[in-house]
Amino acid sequence: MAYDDLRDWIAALDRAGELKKIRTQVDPVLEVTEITDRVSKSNGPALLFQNLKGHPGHQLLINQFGSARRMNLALEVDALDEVADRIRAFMDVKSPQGFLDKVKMLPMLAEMGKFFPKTVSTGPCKEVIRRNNFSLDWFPILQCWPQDAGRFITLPCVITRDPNTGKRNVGCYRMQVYDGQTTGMHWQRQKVGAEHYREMLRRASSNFEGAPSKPGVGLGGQSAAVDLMARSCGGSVLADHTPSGKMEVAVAIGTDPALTFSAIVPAPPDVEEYLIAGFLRQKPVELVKCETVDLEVPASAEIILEGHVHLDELRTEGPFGDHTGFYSLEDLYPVFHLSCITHRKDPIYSTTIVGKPPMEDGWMGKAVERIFLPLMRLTIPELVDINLPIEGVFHNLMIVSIKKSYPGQARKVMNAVWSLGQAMFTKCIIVVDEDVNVQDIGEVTLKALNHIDPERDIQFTLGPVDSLDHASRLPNYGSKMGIDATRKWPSEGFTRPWPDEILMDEKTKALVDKKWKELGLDK
Ligand SMILES: Cc1cc2nc3c(=O)[nH]c(=O)nc-3n(C[C@H](O)[C@H](O)[C@H](O)COP(=O)(O)O)c2cc1C
Ligand SMILES: [Mn+2]
Repeated sequence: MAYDDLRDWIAALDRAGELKKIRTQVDPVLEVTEITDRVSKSNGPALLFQNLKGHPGHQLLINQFGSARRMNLALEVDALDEVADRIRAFMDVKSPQGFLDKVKMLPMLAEMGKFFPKTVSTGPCKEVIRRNNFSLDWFPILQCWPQDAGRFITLPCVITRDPNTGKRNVGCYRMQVYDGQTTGMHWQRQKVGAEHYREMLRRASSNFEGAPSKPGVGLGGQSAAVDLMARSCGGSVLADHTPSGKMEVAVAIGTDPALTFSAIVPAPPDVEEYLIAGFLRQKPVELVKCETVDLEVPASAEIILEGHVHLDELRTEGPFGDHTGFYSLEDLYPVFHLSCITHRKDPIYSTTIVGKPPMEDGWMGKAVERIFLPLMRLTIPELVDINLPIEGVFHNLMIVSIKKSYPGQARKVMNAVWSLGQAMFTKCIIVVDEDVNVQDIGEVTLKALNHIDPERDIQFTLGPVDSLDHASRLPNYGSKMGIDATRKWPSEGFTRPWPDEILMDEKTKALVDKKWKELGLDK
């Protein structure tokens, strides 16, 4: 049964022995991080802090997804492959050949009905409505690391609307608290929230004197608005003539785990995360209308922030101790102005920390890896398995095994990965043959490095890189590397003989199996 809300999920964690309640007083400034970091490194439980310095009566949940077991619990499966299997079953749908086939499809169609979000008239997130006199200072928002620019909301579900299609997006983008009513909005330029923002800018610029007659055509930089667009989320100077206007944004904090997880999933831009969450929890997400903006938010959330991002304003955001294990440096990002806060009577503040892996986000990333494999196979059918090692912090290293059938296929796969949504950020791809277990780093190291002639087998390319990359030649733009560690074929110009892998024959193995006990070699 789907978790109704964060509380239901906390109760489930508790029942499963996966939650530790902490009654000792702890400071949300740095101290929560140090405790959670130690717990993360020892594969410990989710933590519910119940006595936060400066925030009497408040509770803070952290590390809810911080182990393979909790990730499975969050998605209510025994193994993440079950989710992948459900996705595969949906993709396997063939056109019905006759009446009987159509009848057979009915249960699946009925099941699909369970996924769509449902708008309800009210919900627990409206227990307290604060249109005036509200302040973010009320919540136990963390300062995570010593050199962080301040306090950051680290696990928000940021909800925006596509001005063209009306579809809603939910993305997890951190928010630096500037004051009680203002935060940063760290949607990186390649993310869907940033695209909605750019589209609003394009529209504002089309109403602007001197703007190009066809708004938003390219980012050539003729108009000031286009210039700002190009610079937004990472530029350096504001243009002279900036378009005015505001974009509505709502933020949910403390939702059921399927929804929180769907906010980090790299879904295609046109798929609403509300639908993804419905698919994952097999029950519709219930939504309520906001008080001051035209957006719908999860009815059972702990806290909702409503407000606007102004189109003519960027502000310094960061530094922030990031999931690369280094600080992401300060940069310019849009600003979120709150117009209303609604929340439960005694809201539980849900958050996370990022830093050197392994951390909670690593487990979320591993879940994405498993769930997306069948979807990646739609465009890369030769894909056998993938591994994004946690220390590769997701964008730095992807190891893929393929069923190779034609010359040059490893390089085709690299290019396919680099063109696939957020996989565009992958700095280094290692492609191996299907006999290599990509989950075994020892085996990958042995086989991949044996199989390469580096100068011949490394492919460099240029393109967008993750905003968090601190080594690239420019912010957001740099090089990537693919290593073709597959066995080379004569048709690829390799004419030397290729040695066999050393493997004992079955007969000898069976013989030794029989004698093994007698040999007395087991301790
Ligand atoms: C804990 C955590 C924090 C994140 N913070 C940010 C962030 O500040 N900015 C950002 O662009 N992406 C951030 N991400 C990644 C996005 O949530 C992820 O790319 C997501 O797919 C974006 O959704 P979208 O495709 O709808 O834009 C974060 C992910 C996690 C797990
Ligand atoms: Mn999205």
